[in-house]
Amino acid sequence: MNYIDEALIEIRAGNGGSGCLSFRREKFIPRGGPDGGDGGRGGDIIFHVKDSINTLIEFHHKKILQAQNGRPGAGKNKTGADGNDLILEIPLGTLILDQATNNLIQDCNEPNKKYTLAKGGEGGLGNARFKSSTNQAPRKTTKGEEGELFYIKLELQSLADVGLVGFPNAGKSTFLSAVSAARPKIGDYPFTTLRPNLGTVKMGYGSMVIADIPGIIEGASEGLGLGLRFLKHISRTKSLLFLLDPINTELSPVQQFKKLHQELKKYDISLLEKNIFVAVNKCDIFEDSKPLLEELGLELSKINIRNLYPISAVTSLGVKKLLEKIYSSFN
Ligand SMILES: Nc1nc2c(ncn2[C@@H]2O[C@H](COP(=O)(O)OP(=O)(O)OP(=O)(O)O)[C@@H](O)[C@H]2O)c(=O)[nH]1
Ligand SMILES: [Mg+2]
Repeated sequence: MNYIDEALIEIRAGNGGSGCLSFRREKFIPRGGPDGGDGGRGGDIIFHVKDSINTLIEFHHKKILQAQNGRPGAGKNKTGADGNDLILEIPLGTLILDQATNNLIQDCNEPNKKYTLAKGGEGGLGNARFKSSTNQAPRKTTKGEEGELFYIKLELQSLADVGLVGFPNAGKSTFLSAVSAARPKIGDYPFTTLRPNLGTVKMGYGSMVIADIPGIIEGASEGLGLGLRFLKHISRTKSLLFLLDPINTELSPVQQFKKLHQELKKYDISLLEKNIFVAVNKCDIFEDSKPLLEELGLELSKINIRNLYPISAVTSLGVKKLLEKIYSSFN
């Protein structure tokens, strides 16, 4: 298991160090004044968003993450050292949620940004702080504050512009590797892809990110195949690209589309509010793909879908046009 997109963790910022109780002791000065220093601050827990990471595996075994405590103050007015912050690297698109309520605490959607989630406690005050005209020898000090403690859930929802949806073997990974530098595994057997892959497609001066997720089969919403747990990775995309397989011997392209549509609807109906594009892949095998497309086009138009494209991920036939259409739908 090397792909983890959810983790439950406890984060504890460092406690502040205690203030010190101390009096100056010097020869010939019998009653030196108070000189107890303050405690240091506890370290913070900071999340650092890295787009070079794409899993939460780091958090799979470490359940309690703790920043360093501040050191206590000392005599001679020495302040204790601050505790080190604990910096945790997370992938772009991680949501930080409250474990108990599932409320969103932070959406980590900006590359390289650092988010301080739990603040370290302030250091306590040493007795030197309490000296006054009426109290020259205070014995009062305060303890350091406790660091903040949170029980949180990390959930990775990849940030992509386009999500690829299709039955196993439709050619989703072949498509991603044809249009981007991503190199997902490709195979002529179902469920070659076991984890989401992202690829960036250059479009003139801009770019768009495409997410390839494991294949979906009928009953996925009840957990069949790899289930629908990877759909969260396309829940934030602007568009969905349904990739249909004309050489699937069990289901015609129309049947594939209807079943995929059905499974997505069961998972989250709002997925279907996105811009939907449909491509029939593997058109390189046909001498003439027109009859198939006409039939499919007719069926799709009944459910108001008109964005239908014949493509081949292997020969790149029709791919450029499809990408341009998708890209121009964003603006
Ligand atoms: N002829 C032809 N074969 C293709 C095309 N695209 C993909 N294939 C083949 O279809 C098979 C499946 O391709 P994948 O890219 O692994 O399919 P997938 O949709 O990612 O499959 P899963 O990861 O299992 O869901 C491979 O043998 C590919 O070579 C195409 O445009 N034309
Ligand atoms: Mg694949």
